[in-house]
Parts: sequence; C-alpha cells; structure tokens
Amino acid sequence: MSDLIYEAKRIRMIEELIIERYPLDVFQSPVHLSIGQEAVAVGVCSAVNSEDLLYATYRSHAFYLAKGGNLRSFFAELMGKVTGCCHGKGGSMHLASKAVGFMGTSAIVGSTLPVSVGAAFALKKLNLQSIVISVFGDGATEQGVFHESVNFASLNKLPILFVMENNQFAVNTALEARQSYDMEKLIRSYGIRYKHLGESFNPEEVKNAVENVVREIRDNSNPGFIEIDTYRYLEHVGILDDHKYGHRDVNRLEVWEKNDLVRNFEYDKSRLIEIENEIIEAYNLAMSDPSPEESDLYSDLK
Ligand SMILES: Cc1ncc(C[n+]2csc(CCOP(=O)(O)OP(=O)(O)O)c2C)c(N)n1
Repeated sequence: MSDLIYEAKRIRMIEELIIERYPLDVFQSPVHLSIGQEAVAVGVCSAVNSEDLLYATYRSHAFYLAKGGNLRSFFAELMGKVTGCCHGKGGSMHLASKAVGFMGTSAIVGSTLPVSVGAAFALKKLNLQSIVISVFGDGATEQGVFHESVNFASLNKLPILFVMENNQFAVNTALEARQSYDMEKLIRSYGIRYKHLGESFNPEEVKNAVENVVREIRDNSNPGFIEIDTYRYLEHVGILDDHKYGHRDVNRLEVWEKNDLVRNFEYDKSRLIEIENEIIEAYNLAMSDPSPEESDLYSDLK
C-alpha cells in the first residue's frame, strides 16, 4: 500500500479535528464535510499533475488538501483569518489556491462547471499541455448548466476531465427520487468517453482508473467523464450524524464503514503521530494568526 492511504487518513484526521473544535466557535464558516469520501479526492489528485487545474464544490476540503493546498492557510481560511488561502473572505465553501492548481470552489451547485469548461477552452486556445479537472456531485447533474457545459466541452474537444462524485444524495433526497436519466447513456450521447467506478474505498484504485481516462484526454484532446460512487458519513452540512432522522439507511453506513480502508488500514503508529503533530501545529498557527482589518474589506475584489 502506497502513501496514498496515509494522505486519505491525514485528510480524515483534519476533518475530525474540525468536528472536535467546531463547538468552540473558532470557525467562521459552515462546513460540508466529506468524511467517507476521501479516496475519491486522493485518487483523483494523485492521477494528475500540479499544473493541471482543478475546480470543485463547497464540499472540497479533501480536494484542496489532496491537490497540495497549504494546511495552515486552510484552517486560517475557515477561521476568517488574513493568512487564509482567500484572506479569510471565502470560508470553507470558497477555497482556492492557484499556486497548486486548485482554482476555486463555489456554494452554488453546478456553478464551477461552466467556469472549468472556460478554463479548458483557454488552455486549448493557448496550446498549453495542462488539463482541467471539474469535480461536482450527483445533484449538480440536474442543473441545466451541467448539460450546456458537457455539450460545449464535447463540441470543442476540450482537455477536461469531469469527475462526478456520486454520494447518492443531494442534501436529504436520494438519487432515485431525483433523476430519470441514465448517466452513462446521457454522457455517451454527448460523444464523451464515460467510465463508472463502483464504490471506491481505495485511493490507489481510484488513481489507476483516473489515470487511464486522463491519458486519453491528453492524447486526444477530448473530454473524459468518470463517475465514482462514494458515501458521505455525516449530515449534508455540519458535524453531526443524520442517520437517525430516517432519510438515509443506516445499513448503508454500516456496510460502508465495514469496507472503509481509511478506517480499517493498519497504520504505522509513528507515522500517524507525525501527521497528528503537523495538523495540530498548523491549527495552532492559524489560531494565532490575525483577523483582517476593516481596511481589508474592499481589497481582493477583482
Ligand atoms: C443552484 C443551487 N441550487 C440549490 C442549492 C442548495 N443546495 C446546496 S447543496 C445541494 C445538493 C447538491 O448535491 P450534490 O451536487 O450531489 O453534492 P453533495 O452535496 O452531495 O456533495 C443543494 C440542492 C444551491 N446551493 N445552489
């Protein structure tokens, strides 16, 4: 097993620290956690280069971290501190770190899709070798702009990988109650190569599958689409378990936890302690960082 499982575990430990400290009111931001889904972000990000440009959603702590985003700036952003990756003005739902190709996230479902397609269009026009990775949830495919975006990407043969992170739910509504279309047929009807990766617990497996699609995109300058099944352990937004409310089947959680590699892997204890120390140090540094001044209010507006 490679380092990827440690990267996934690191991300889970970071979100677990958020859960632990959230009641202290240190974070100036709602949080959409992705505990349970880490293999997707780690697998996808390890299959692309740092020059490749990734766009994602409000549920993107894992993608920011897996793409190499700075940890202190991450905590600082959630705390509204001036050292945050967006100077404390974006919060958890609007992370960005252009230095590592993490281009941006948004609270509006589906809204980074057309932006990411525009970036892929620019890369092609400028004859650059990088590709774009556009990450979104199953719910985003119900937005009109999703269809406009994949259509435009296909017509223009853009170097873009669409990653559908399918956790089966949009807030509290299950996929079966929301969608009448067959995703594979739909995407193939746009002339886009489609791959469905079933429930994915292992970042290594995700990496291998994504690498194959990425190779095709680079060789042929054609879009690719990968759907990856996963499961979110906690409520849509916040730090609590919502299975007791009845809209999600607790058996599903139990099966997922049983197979959860991040949970069940036998880690080297000393490596985990190193990771824990790194996380605590970054958190403490962010805590001691200053908040923005009133005079910062109108900076960063363009
Ligand atoms: C345009 C728009 N419509 C509705 C919402 C409210 N909303 C926030 S998250 C969400 C569900 C999205 O589900 P999905 O795309 O599957 O992502 P997930 O939260 O599961 O990661 C909805 C409907 C919104 N933020 N933006």
